[in-house]
Amino acid sequence: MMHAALNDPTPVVFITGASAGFGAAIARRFAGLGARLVLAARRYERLEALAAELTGGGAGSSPGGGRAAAVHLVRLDVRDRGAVDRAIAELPPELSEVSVLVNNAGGALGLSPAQTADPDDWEQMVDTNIKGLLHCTRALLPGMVARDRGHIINIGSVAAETPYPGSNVYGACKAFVAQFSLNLRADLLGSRVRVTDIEPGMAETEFSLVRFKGDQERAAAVYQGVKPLSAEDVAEAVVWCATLPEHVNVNRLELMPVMQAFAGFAVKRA
Ligand code: NDP
Ligand code: 8X3
Repeated sequence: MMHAALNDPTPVVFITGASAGFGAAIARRFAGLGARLVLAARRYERLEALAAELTGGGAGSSPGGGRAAAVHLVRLDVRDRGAVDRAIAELPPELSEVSVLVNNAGGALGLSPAQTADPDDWEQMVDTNIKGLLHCTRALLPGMVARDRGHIINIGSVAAETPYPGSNVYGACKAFVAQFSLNLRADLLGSRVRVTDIEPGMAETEFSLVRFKGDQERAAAVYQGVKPLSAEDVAEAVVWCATLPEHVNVNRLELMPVMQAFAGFAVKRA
């Protein structure tokens, strides 16, 4: 029904970080199109609530009106390569041929300048935003290439392209995601596997609550007086890229709220 591009009426969509924010919205959007879903995150009870909603057991309804054709949940920390490999090896047979991988799990920790930032935060950001994405990609890519069909959709950030104070390692992780996405395209030339890097700007999710380690007031202040992107806006962009005709590859898609732009060069004068 949905996926002329992938020649599959019920594609299998594997979404990391599906327990909140963009990941949950992306799951709802694909469910509305009747996809089969593999939803991964550490907070399993959140995945269970989402699955109940998407299969008709809960109160919510999926945008598009449909229901997921199947939902499989994985309690997964993407930083753990062995766990990622096991989760993928143990997918139920009917969900083992993944058509779309959405590498969404990630986030920022802290906003301190490099000279005072917590090295543990740096390590966790590298492990999640870079290494987690690599683990999932490397585990699912061979099957996509063998079937000559698939789409890797990476969630990057405007922080990959635009530096700002306190973005140091987070922005650098997302710059890795941008370049890795392009390099994948180079490796995959000759196959029909697509790769897209989606780069959202300010979006209201749990992102700032996580960045500021549970400080609700500081997180809320980020969005005060602004209409930020919503998780649904980003999900819309993901689904658009995934449902284009199969000869079309969106390499990179940057989106921002209208109320966000660029500050130009900062100059410290004596
Ligand atoms: P949320 O904090 O709302 O969601 C983050 C998701 O990532 C959660 O589902 C969380 O699940 C999951 N996650 C985090 N660490 C791990 C891990 N080690 N293993 C598995 N899952 C993990 O933030 P967003 O939805 O906003 O963020 C999603 C992506 O979008 C991130 O990559 C972020 O960097 C990026 N982004 C966000 C923007 C924004 O302004 N909101 C803008 C641009 C990009 P759990 O904790 O249950 O494991
Ligand atoms: C999240 C957007 O601007 O906070 O990637 O870095 S920003």
